[in-house]
Amino acid sequence: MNSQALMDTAKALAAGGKGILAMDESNPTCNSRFRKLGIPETVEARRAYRELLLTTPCLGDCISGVILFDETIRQTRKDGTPLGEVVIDAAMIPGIKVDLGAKDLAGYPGEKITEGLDGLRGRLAEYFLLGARFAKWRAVIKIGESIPSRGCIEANAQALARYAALCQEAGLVPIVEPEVLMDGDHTMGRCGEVTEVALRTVFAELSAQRVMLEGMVLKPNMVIAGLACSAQNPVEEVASATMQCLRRTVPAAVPVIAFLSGGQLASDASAHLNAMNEGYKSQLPWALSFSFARALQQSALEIWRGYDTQVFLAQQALHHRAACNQAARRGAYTPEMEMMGVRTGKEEDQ
Ligand code: 5MM
Repeated sequence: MNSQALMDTAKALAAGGKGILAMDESNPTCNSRFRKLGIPETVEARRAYRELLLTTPCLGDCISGVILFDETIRQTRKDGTPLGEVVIDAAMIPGIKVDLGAKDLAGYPGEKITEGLDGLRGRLAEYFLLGARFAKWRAVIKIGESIPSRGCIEANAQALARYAALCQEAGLVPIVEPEVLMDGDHTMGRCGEVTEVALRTVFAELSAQRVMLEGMVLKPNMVIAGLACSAQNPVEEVASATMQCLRRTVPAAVPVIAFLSGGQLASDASAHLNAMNEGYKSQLPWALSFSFARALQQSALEIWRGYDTQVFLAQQALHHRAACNQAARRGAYTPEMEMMGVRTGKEEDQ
């Protein structure tokens, strides 16, 4: 294991106030998003959409790394350039989703276990040769009347830790993503309790599997009320609850926490990230960044809708969201940026 290379990659993913673009939707997820907008659910449409995202002018000014899906890392731009190379040419780091999805957990009705450990060592070696330098595995934890169970949290934490150890052995930085879902009517307090237990369990398992914390990225949910909860909390309360939870559970050796957006409105995700950086950055051991999928892509997808004539506007929308979140990393995001477009602030970045 080349520890220095892993630490360098993890640091590079957080450098320049940039964040990670998650565009690793599996085919069923990507197709269902296309279906809602009347976009053909084809290999070519998925390729064209991923090309649109990756060729967005100046995306590398705000985005450090890109999480690809297996199909995408094997595809090419229209001119034949492999999409992994397009990522590198744009000064971004290619990453790859390596889990095989969340499946029903036997014996635990309503709960999921993420699969994909069998044969993972071989797949990681191939992804490294294809240019990937980091990977992602997502565990899904649902809040309900009597869930999550201890059994579900432990099984997922152990799988995350075994995946992370295999990644580091293969020279890939693992993004460890234990997602407590926003589905449901639970309160922010309940989300905080569950997230705290999940993160404690994940870090205990990471330690048991000898994962080097300096060479990983944590991708957690924010601590926030369920989408169907009638009491939604103000931005500052979400920031404060999320910080309390992470400070209690995440070791200082972890270099970067890159949040998922989880179904929040794009502007809410930016506002929450901004409030955390504005209020707490100077007191924290880790960088607070983003690894959003929907909160970066959704506006671009809605503008594109499969039309070549819309590519330029869709790319502008993606760049705008990336720049808003880059500003949020500095605590410099304001709601007015949603109306006016934003400067990248590159000249002020560290
Ligand atoms: C939680 O999902 C991840 C972050 O996305 P959001 O910012 O939209 O919450 C995302 O990377 C996710 O893991 C991928 O979209 C893959 O999802 P599927 O369900 O297709 O494996």
